[in-house]
Amino acid sequence: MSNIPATDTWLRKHRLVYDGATRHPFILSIRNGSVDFSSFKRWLGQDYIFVRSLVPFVASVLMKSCKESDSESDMDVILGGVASMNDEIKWFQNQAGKFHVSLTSVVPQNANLKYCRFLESLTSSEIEYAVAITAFWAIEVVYQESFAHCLEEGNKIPQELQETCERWGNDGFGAYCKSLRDIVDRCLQKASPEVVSKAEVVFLSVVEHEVEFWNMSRGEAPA
Ligand code: HMH
Repeated sequence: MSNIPATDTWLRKHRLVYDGATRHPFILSIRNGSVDFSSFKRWLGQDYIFVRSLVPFVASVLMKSCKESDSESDMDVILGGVASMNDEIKWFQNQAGKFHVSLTSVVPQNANLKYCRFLESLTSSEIEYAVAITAFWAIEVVYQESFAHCLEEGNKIPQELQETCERWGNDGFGAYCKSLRDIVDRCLQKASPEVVSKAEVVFLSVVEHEVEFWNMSRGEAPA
């Protein structure tokens, strides 16, 4: 068994695709101020739908942690994630008002539907806790790294989007993602090679879904 944490190995091995998600042209356009507001509004509406379907997924991860985790503190970390999703849903409703996006009339696009279906497949009781928590970490860390990059020195973020960047790019969210990452590495250290490789596949799938999700901001025909 290797002492190198699984997440270190994956991030090195899959750096290109990971950077494709965290340095996506949509994110770079927010950072350099060239972002098209209609793209931003499209993203906002789609992400609201996504976050609502993230809730049952995270609930399933919480349940698995209660049954399968050997560390009681996992529950606190995941519960913190649930609490932040509660804030997030209200935040989306508030932003939608500011940007005149009608959340009730947003039609989920194909990439969103696919991502939500993928999440639903991970709620199955056959999916191991280590695999599910890997997906959760990957989902959160892509947003954290993307928006933290927007906030780095020299950004020209439009003032209207500053709050969005801070929502996921702030240090507290970074610390929460690090806690999730530590859980993943701890679980995988004890997992069978089969579970480790399933987790890696799920990690890559999440990153690929994230790229497709950002791509939606460009606009395509609804599903
Ligand atoms: C698509 N991925 C997507 N939306 C989000 N809000 C997050 C990750 C982070 O919660």
